[in-house]
Amino acid sequence: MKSRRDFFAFAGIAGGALAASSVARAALARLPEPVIETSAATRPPLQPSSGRPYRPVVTLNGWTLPFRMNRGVKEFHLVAEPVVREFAPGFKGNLWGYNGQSPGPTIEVVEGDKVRIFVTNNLPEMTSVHWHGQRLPSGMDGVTGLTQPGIPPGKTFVYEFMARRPGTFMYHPHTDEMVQLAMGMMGFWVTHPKEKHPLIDEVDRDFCFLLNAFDIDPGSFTPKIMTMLDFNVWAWNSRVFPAIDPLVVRHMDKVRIRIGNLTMTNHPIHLHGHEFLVTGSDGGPTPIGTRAYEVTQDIAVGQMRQIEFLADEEGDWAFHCHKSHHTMNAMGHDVPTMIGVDQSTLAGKINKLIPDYMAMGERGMKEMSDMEMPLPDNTIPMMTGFGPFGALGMGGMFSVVKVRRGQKRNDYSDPGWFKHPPGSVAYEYEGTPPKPVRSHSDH
Ligand SMILES: [Cu+2]
Repeated sequence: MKSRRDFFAFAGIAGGALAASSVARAALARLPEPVIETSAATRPPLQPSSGRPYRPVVTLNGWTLPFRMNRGVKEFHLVAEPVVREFAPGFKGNLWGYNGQSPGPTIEVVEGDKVRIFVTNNLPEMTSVHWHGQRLPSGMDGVTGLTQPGIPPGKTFVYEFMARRPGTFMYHPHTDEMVQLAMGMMGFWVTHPKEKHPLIDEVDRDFCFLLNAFDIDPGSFTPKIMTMLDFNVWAWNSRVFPAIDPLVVRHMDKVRIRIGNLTMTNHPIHLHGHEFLVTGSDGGPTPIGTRAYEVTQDIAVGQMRQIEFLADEEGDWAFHCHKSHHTMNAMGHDVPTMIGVDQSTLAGKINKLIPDYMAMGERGMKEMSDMEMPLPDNTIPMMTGFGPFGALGMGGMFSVVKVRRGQKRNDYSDPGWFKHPPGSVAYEYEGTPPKPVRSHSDH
């Protein structure tokens, strides 16, 4: 993370845009220095520097935007700009985001805080920021054409409101949103309760991330913005497994995970090994009487959900979208089903025409996760990720919740793979299987 000390110099070169901005001269003098993030690593939680204390969230493969206190107002500076996001090592995307990354930084405040957010637009077209789920004056709602003029390129607008409701929110443009969301403009927002809240429990770990999807052809860098449903990069916070960090927790920690969906379809998010309660949404904390234990929670488009569980089972627990295509990486969709087709002689014949041809899919497609296939530059294998027992055969919207006894409080470092106690791993039966008994042997 670094401060953009050369920001004003840059803005000057870019046509003195700020000098002519809509921000009054006095306000401009108070503009907080924008902070940018240059890496896609998960940053440690940002402890509040002033104001009321809270337990900060951990943004998966993301970070929290520092604020500045100015006469009782928390001030943030968001810069909308083109960014290069690393989806995984070897695979980058030319996206639009905020302060060096897509998604933008998480904004964290406390219920009752007065906030002032400066939004500088360094995109080639106008933008705005809508504060999804917030109670605020209509004119601060960020809908271009309805509640404000768009922020023109090079200009800075100021949003001011009080964070009235505690909960799980997000921000995104309401300007040319088909393009700007497809390009990755979104960020998380968490408002912590100002005091002990009857519906909001204190937790030991509080994670958050956004679900997102892109259509980036293998070998290219820029998302196809016209795609409506046929996406090929299914991501959490614009990372794809195995490049999504694990969610590391200490055994017996109370864990909260907040998830928001800004894709074009729903995602049933599934946790192994534990049951969770859905304790809130972007509508606020859910009433206790409506809470039921689940292991999968569907999150529809434009929805947010927060789930909570006691991490009382040690192990490496898969955590993923249950739509199987969403645990795959970049691929074309026009692959024929070849299960049961003997391709042994076919490959030889086709090889005479196409030297690199590779027969695949005859016994299912799992074998592809073990194959070293030639890939175009800037993409990742369709199925990747290796565990202690070999290829995982999953990518995309997948991670691992690692529950460990030895983990220290507030330590998020990766403990490595789980060491299963002897005799607790599925094992091979070595006898001779008996002949099947047919229930209708006379038919
Ligand atoms: Cu999904």
